[in-house]
Amino acid sequence: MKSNSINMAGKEKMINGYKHIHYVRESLSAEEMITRSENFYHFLNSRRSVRHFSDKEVPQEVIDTIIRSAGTAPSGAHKQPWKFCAVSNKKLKSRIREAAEKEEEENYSGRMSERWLKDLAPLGTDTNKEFLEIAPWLIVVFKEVYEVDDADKKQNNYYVNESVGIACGMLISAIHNAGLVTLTHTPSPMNFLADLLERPKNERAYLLLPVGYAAEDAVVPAIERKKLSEISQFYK
Ligand code: IYR
Repeated sequence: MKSNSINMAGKEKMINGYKHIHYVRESLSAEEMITRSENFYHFLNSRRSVRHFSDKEVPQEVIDTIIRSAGTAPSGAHKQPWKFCAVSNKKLKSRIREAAEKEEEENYSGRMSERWLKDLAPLGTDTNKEFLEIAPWLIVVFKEVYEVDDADKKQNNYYVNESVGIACGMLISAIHNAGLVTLTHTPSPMNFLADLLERPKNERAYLLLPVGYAAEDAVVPAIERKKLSEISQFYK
């Protein structure tokens, strides 16, 4: 078949010699779009970064599905340059906590500027990362900076940070949807994660997310999100 030929009977089409299938999306009335977009906003707006976790177990099936959701993210050239490592092993969680706290002690006692420490004060963070042991799961997200081609040559992936960042946003939303909480933890530097989890050379740690139920006495900072007028500019 010639490339770019259309076969509407089967709703399939070839582009550059590659098969494309018909995409159907239900279209909504303006009223329904308004209601649904408002509901989704209220749902996302009820999410908070939580630092106080319960140790109550979360079934692996939930984690599997949350990771599947993150894996639906768009990515540069559809390379899907991510790996989600889910850790429930207690010894491994303790080792991760120990290594993260070691880095944070240096961060808080010199590596971070005065301004940075002042900016963090309202969030109540410190070097204690007990959530890394208490939360039943840690999802450590790695980015795949390159792939190895058939000739054993390293080939860089495309827009890796953007792709993995989007996938993490979707992961966080999926966690929230499951009634669980998380926190975007970025111990810095975080090379220790690739070592502890024995990741291959093409992977770099990107983000660490403890996942679980919020502790019954969990608190979050009384801070506000920017208003629509502060985060947007319309050109009509
Ligand atoms: N990584 C440190 C410090 C920290 C930095 C930022 I930017 C935050 O938004 C929160 C914390 C820590 O995890 O405590």
